[in-house]
Amino acid sequence: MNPLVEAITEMREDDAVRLAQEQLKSGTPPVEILDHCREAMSVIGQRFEAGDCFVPELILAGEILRQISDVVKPKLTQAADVKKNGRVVMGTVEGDIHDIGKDIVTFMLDVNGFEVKDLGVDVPAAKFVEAVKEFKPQVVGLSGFLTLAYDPMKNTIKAMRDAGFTGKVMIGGGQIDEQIRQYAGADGYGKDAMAAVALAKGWIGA
Ligand code: B12
Repeated sequence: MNPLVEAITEMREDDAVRLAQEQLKSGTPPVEILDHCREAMSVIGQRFEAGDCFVPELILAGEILRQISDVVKPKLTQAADVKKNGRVVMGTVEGDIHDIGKDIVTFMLDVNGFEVKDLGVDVPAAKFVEAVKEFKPQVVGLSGFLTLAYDPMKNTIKAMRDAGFTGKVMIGGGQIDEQIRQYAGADGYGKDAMAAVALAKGWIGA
């Protein structure tokens, strides 16, 4: 197991952040470090599911990941082109407060040339409707990590369509897959932040 994955899964907060810093310094690509984080989170998620760890551990793991993202993000920015060539509204749907994955997507879109309005977490459909009217994005990205997020995604997409939004909608997050994309009526599903960037680029032609 990669030492960073091991440090995160063993909840060694300081070690994990230090290892991420060291890996970056020794030339590990930032995206690879984020991949290690995802691997660790999936191990922790499985333990949670099996009853081997509990919500406080999830909170701590979330905190460790946030600190590592803060270390990695400046490196991603340096590598990217800053020209803005499209607008995207992002948010985690109503009832769901997971934001680590959404923040990574927001960040990757940003550094890949999109102007992103991030509405935060637990965002009601009405707030998305308001945002598409004001910000006029070409793409809306809905994030959700809970099974309970499927219906809010579907309702949000319907509300935006009813309000006349004709742009594209992409969805993603832990439990989301192609089947949920069809259920929710979204135009695209992305398994990670790079997939979100590829979808937006494909649609906007950026
Ligand atoms: C950390 C965590 C938390 C933290 C969240 C902290 C935070 N600030 O986000 C806290 C402790 C708050 C939390 C709370 C809960 N959690 Co939680 N949590 C997790 C955990 C361990 C990791 C999630 C994460 O951040 N992963 C890291 C990111 C980087 O993951 P990622 O998937 O690779 O992200 C990529 C993609 O998802 C994609 N993506 C994300 N959004 C979007 C959007 C678009 C448009 C696109 C294209 C792509 C995309 O791009 C991301 C970056 O590459 C998961 C387990 C897991 N395996 O996911 C459980 C998990 C999601 N949680 C779960 C549960 C049950 C809960 C609670 C209900 C627990 C409780 N009893 O209170 C609450 C729910 C609170 C709420 N109302 O939302 C379950 C959900 C099960 C289900 N089927 O619904 C999981 C799966 C754990 C499990 N195995 O049981 N949790």
